[in-house]
Amino acid sequence: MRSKIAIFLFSLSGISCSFTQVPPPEAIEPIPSERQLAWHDLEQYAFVHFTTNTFTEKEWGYGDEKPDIFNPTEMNTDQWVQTIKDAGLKGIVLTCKHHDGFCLWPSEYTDHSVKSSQWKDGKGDVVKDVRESCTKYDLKFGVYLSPWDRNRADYATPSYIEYYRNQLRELFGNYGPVFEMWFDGANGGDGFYGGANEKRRIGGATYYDWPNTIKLVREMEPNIVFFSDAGPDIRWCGNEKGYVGETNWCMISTDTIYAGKPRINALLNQGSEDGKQWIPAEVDVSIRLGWFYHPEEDSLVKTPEQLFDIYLSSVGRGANLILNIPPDQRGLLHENDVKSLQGWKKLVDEAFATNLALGCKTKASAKRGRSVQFAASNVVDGDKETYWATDDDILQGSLEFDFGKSQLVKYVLLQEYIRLGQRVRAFNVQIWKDNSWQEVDKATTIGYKRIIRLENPVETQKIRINIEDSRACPLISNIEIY
Ligand code: FUL
Repeated sequence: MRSKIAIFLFSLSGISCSFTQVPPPEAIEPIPSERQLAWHDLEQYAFVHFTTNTFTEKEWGYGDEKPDIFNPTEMNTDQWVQTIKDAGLKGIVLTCKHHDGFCLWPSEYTDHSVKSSQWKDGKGDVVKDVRESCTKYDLKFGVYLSPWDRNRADYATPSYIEYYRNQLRELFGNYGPVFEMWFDGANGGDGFYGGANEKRRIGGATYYDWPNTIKLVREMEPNIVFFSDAGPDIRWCGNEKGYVGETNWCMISTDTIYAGKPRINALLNQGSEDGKQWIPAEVDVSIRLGWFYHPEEDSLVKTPEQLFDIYLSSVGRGANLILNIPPDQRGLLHENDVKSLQGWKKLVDEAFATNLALGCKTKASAKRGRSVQFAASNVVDGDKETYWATDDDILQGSLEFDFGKSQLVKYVLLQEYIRLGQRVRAFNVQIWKDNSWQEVDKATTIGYKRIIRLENPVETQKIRINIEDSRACPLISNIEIY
């Protein structure tokens, strides 16, 4: 508040001067944790689905697959990781075990794993190989361990929970550090279950005793983020098509999310402005139709243009993107997938090559406490810890950018200072044309990041961003214009 303004005096090279230190705005709850902030910064990473399904052409193995069918002939996790890194992705989440129960590492708690396969005469360890390649190429490593297990005879009884936790102890004890753990929502149904070949149901809300499982993992890996439909750290975006809502709040109230709730997927897709917890969305989508590799989909790999659209409707709307790229039966990422990823990276690099806003002339309608500390120039200084802010009671405001000469503009990228909460409800973009301001686009939320693609790229010397409505005084930390 202005009333808390403190005056500081100092002397520099013999010159006395005074300036006003204006207190920063108070946070508007909920706010992200440090581990969530670190996760936001990653923006995009890969999903890798690989198991016996890769050799049986299935998406969901029944659980009775013979382990010796798992036999990649040219296995090379360096090729995966190098390709993924070159595409600009920051990590890999590996299906260490999918619903079929086959383990990609030689778990001491089951024989249903790589140790019973032909691959490397049972001496191989895919999890170890991926972990080592991630270390070599400096990529984050994440774990998917399906809670549903169609192979285990004891699935749906208490002893299976101990089995699942023992496997978590193995994975986190031997293959860390792990940045993200993925719990998927598919739980219970028909399966092999050690030969029972029946349908099994579990009490979804209680069977897994998630609070204690999460506690166990956090003790081993304090900075990990957990993904599931409803968090606790990251939520599902409500579809597997590659987009989060045009309006996307990082907040949601966990007590409003439950299986079977009407329009639950729409809620997950948009979050809620009055949500009580900070649980941002992650967009999971495959580069192919399925999550696992199937040769008949070789010609159906998403094009670079499709991947670019997905990038804009996920990262460009403040969510993180987890893009699945499944290895083939050789144990390699297929040439068509590699080509698409390279093309996508090229499109991203070309689109965001020259930031016209960097260091350009900026002007704001008002700044907090009239202090340079919260000036418009903070949004173009490349420092994410500085931001433009207004006084507490000002919920609207404009930022103007003058390039000095006419430039072709296609994209506007905005970021809020989310450390103090997500605020902006509505904003628009105007260009200076024929001696007046003309609106070229409008949108709702900003959050961690928002990228506006102008439908018709425009030539202009000046751009203005108008924040039209905000939950509290707007805090903008970064604006880039391309
Ligand atoms: C879902 C699973 O059922 C799919 O097979 C896939 O793993 C996807 C990412 O999550 O819950």
